[in-house]
Amino acid sequence: MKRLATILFFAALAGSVLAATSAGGTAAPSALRGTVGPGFTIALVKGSSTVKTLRPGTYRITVSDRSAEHNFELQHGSSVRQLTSVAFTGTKTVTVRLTRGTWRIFCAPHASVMTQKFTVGAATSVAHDDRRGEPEPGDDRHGEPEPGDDHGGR
Ligand SMILES: [Cu+2]
Repeated sequence: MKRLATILFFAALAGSVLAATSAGGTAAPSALRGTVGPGFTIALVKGSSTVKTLRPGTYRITVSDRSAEHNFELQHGSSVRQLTSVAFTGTKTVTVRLTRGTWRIFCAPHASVMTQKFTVGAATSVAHDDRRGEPEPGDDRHGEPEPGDDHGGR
């Protein structure tokens, strides 16, 4: 029976290696949700709260574009990435890498009213970095969601 025990031992070992490998490989990016339209509104949310600060990293943004008059773009400094076009309606998922700094999402034809800024990393604020995506401890004064925070739609 010694041989069987040896086989079992190696089988168990192989199993644990496989488990470790798959666990390491499935670190899924955090999910964010973007919406634009049908009115003059654009938003980037995480769970149920408007995104204001994020940790640097890879995120999967699912954009619901509900209007053929608006689009959804992501900007960091001078680099702009269009996630949905003006004509497009429907849902699209993109993976993005967010690095430290100030970012914004906006609708290109109506950028002055349809925009939302957020900060990745500590940046300039005295902030409590949000550790695991919990609601920010010191960021939000009253903890209420702020639907009309930015210069809202007309
Ligand atoms: Cu628009």
